[in-house]
Amino acid sequence: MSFEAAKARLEAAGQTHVLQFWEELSAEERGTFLEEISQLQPDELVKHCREAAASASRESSADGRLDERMQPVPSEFIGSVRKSDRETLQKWENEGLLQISQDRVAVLLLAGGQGTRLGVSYPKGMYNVGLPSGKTLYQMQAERIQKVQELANVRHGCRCTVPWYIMTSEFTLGPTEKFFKDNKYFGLCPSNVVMFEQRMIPAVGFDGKIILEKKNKIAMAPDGNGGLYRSLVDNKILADMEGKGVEYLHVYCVDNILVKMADPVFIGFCVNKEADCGAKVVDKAYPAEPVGVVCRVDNVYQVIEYSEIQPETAELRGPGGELLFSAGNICNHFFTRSFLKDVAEKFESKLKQHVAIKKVPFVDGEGNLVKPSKPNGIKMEKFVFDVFQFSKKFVAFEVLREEEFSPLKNADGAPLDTPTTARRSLLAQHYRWILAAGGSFMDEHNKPIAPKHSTAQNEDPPAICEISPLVSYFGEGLEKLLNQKNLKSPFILDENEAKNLVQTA
Ligand code: UD2
Repeated sequence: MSFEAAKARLEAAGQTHVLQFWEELSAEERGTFLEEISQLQPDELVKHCREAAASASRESSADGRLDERMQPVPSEFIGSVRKSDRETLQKWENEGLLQISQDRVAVLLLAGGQGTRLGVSYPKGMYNVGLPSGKTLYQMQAERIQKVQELANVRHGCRCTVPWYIMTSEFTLGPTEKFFKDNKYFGLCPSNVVMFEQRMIPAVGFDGKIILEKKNKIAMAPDGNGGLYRSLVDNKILADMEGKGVEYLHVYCVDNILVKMADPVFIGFCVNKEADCGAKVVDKAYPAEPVGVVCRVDNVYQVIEYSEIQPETAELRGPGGELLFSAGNICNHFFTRSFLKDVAEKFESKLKQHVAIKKVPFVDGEGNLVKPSKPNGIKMEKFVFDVFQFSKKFVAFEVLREEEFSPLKNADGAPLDTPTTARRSLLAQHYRWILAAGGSFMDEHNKPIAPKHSTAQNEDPPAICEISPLVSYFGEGLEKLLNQKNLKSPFILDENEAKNLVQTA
């Protein structure tokens, strides 16, 4: 793009201040800047800046009105692991594994976020929470994909593939690609790992003007995890899915250490109910827990995000003292490919823009970098769950928190959702699995460790054990390896150890 074209585009949008330092820029800086400006769509730019400023001013009043129209989802409309018998769960699992075995299921990771709360400069999936194996979130996810493929293969005598689609952003694409290459895709076939990039949009001041973070750089941010629907089209991902025969997607967020990739039970439940769209929920732990709530607004399913619900509404309780809005969204969604196609083609432009008021570093009129002490900018985001309203058949599926949800959001030191709490959740789960399989533990002096069937969130399990997802996906297959075995803590059950156990059995 030429300077003249860039200037004309910015003039039309009332944003010429973006070029105020042009004369001071080197040839190279000018080149990268023009490249950035060329990516701003002219019509959208005008609309975006106008809407950002307008929505920031009316934000709080609108939320109040929405709360008045919220209704909880009646519990009989929520499928539930806790309330279902073994036979029913088995039926859903069988259905899920059947679909997986026929190459009809893929997973899609939302990994374009910046992980600001965790405070690391690299993508969250590369984080190592300090497990004995040193595995990162990405490695565990990759291994769970391998294992679920294997479970379907063994059950149905096939060689199936669960493709892994990974939505990244300008911040996360490069390092994520490098990390996967350096780690040989954790044993997955690279052609089944498809990375693509979501769009970035400018941060805007309260006056509707684009914020400059450098003399030659606009402050840009990813367009929210609801940017998924545009990026599926931008990057021809829906066509790729169709080419691979994928009909069902499990969409999830990067930071839940317990995520069950392509969970056969969830997939089977949704397929069985002929749903086009579904969400896993857990019982909210406390009113201000930072999870959205699945509810109905004017009889239409919706998630009201934790940042947008009024505290009084979040605190409301039913007759038994339980939270009225208790269906906590854990960012694990089910979509049919045809629903995603409908959303992309017909509904994407109708998705709500959510407003986040943030402190956005900027350059002042003299070109000095300023780190503001109070919020000065507006970031607009779309949310992945805002498409639920377009579903013809939406289902919610309640899962057990201790088995499926322990997100990594904050750095250690915070009370919740830290590397320590994530590590503990996983180790406690594996400890429970080993007890259930008939194993027991001894300490380094060969003294028995008394079993403990539940541990608090703020304590380590009495014995440390970690099970590779390559050995067991959800605790299955452990009994034949570990029944009546007395194991020394810390114990790592990887593939080699599993072979040893088979040989010594
Ligand atoms: C998300 C859910 C919230 C709750 C919670 C549970 C949304 C909008 N909110 O809140 O309701 O379920 O998770 O842990 O889903 N991401 C992108 N692109 C972006 C922004 C985010 O891909 O532009 C990804 C991000 O990398 C992560 C996921 O979306 O994997 C969720 O983002 P987050 O961690 O910022 O969401 P959070 O915890 O506010």
